[in-house]
Amino acid sequence: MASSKIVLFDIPSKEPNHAWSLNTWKTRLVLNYKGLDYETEWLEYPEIKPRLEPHIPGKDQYTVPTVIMPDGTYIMDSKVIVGVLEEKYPSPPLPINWPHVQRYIEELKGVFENLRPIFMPAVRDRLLKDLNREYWNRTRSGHVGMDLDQFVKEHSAEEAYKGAATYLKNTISYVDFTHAGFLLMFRQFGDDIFQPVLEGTGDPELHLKFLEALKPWTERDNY
Ligand SMILES: N[C@@H](CCC(=O)N[C@@H](CS)C(=O)NCC(=O)O)C(=O)O
Repeated sequence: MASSKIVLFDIPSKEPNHAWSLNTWKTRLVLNYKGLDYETEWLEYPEIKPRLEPHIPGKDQYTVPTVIMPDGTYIMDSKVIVGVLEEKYPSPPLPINWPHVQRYIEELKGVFENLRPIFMPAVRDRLLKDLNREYWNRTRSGHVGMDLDQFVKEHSAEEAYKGAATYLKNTISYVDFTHAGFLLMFRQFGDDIFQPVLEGTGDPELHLKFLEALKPWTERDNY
């Protein structure tokens, strides 16, 4: 159904609800930066596929961010979404610089890979509502190739942070929003996780200042 507003699909957290996912933050930051009229439709993990599949049939995977444009078109995938938003709403402009974004995403893959023993249980236990537990354990055990709790037991936190640090040290438009999405997600876990990740950057103050500078677009995170 067409409406004048864009609809953003996002994943809620436990109460008080805040956006937390790196992927959805990227799109939310673009919407906020461009000052677009949008509303959020919150989907728990098990609701994503049933909600999206009738409108975007035949995909292997159903993910958020997905948006419904004012003309009723559903668009899935943050990379496609930012291109469409930039084309349809060019002001204020957001230089995307894909090679730069792609380079950063490659770094981030190494960070996330190393931090799996930290963030996988932390998303489940600290961010998501309990109704996601079975879905998260099943799908993420699939990602790591074994029972998730067993995987966590077998990997030390110290090694995980150390591994992530090697990528974070090398790090550093839309690339800023991708990095901000990452920082915002890990800040939401709490200081015991956020601080060691920040330490890994080699310059925590710099990254905190960076987040502070993006405040005009990071504040809107729950509607
Ligand atoms: N390439 C996608 C990745 C999006 C993605 O993986 N989203 C996660 C949430 S952070 C998701 O929807 N996962 C669905 C699931 O695990 O079933 C994008 O950037 O839009």
